[in-house]
Amino acid sequence: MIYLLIPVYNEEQNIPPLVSALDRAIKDMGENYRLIFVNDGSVDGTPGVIQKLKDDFPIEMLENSPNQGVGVSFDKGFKHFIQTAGPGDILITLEGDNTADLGTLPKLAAAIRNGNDFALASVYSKEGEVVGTTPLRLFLSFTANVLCKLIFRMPKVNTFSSFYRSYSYEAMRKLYEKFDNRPIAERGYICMVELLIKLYRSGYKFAEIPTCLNSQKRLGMSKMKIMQTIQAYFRLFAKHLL
Ligand SMILES: Nc1nc2c(ncn2[C@@H]2O[C@H](COP(=O)(O)OP(=O)(O)OP(=O)(O)O)[C@@H](O)[C@H]2O)c(=O)[nH]1
Ligand SMILES: [Mg+2]
Repeated sequence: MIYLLIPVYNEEQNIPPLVSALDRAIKDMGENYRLIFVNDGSVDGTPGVIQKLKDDFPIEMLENSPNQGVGVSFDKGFKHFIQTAGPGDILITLEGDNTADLGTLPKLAAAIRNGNDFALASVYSKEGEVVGTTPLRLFLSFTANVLCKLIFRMPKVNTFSSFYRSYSYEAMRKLYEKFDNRPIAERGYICMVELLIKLYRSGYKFAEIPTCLNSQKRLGMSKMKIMQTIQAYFRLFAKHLL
């Protein structure tokens, strides 16, 4: 079984097309799936939209209220996956703004079936690509990834911060056990970097799979809190270097 985990905040416009596209993509792979949304105190119609989609698709909705951040949402979703799934199951995480290339899904699943503990869909690896984002966002994201590579000494990783990844059930369960059920302390977007460092340093086997992120597919505004995220990166770098 493939579990999909998607944290969402105010994504009412993007969720319906994303769910239809995911359903088609996973069925084309010949797989069964469960889709877990973590609605993080959205103030638009997101919870109603998800509730309605439950009639036609295998969807569960976990909720935070009020908004608590991406880190808290991922942690809730990971714990739910560990409690509900079993050996052999695969978790794929992605964004709810419909910007991910779903053509990468079969490769993310195959990487786990071929013995990796986790896999990173990678926009900054050789054949990866970012389309339709602003030059400032691209510069910040690229720089953050290069600094992570140097500071955390992880030469084989090119993309540190993306949500788009796959994990084996066994790897996730063991990681939560190893870190006393608290591998994620960061509340914001940087939780993805924090988690990756812990997986890497625990010696887990991984693959990087090139993907294309297309921001033009998103309807509505970006939810990224740029200043908060920059501050979080500096805090993490300082903690590591000092
Ligand atoms: N649970 C939760 N999800 C959030 C929060 N903020 C954003 N998200 C979700 O996280 C995902 C990524 O947010 P985006 O706004 O696309 O951020 P980004 O991809 O870094 O920025 P863009 O390149 O501008 O798209 C989306 O699914 C959002 O709905 C939050 O506070 N809590
Ligand atoms: Mg996005």
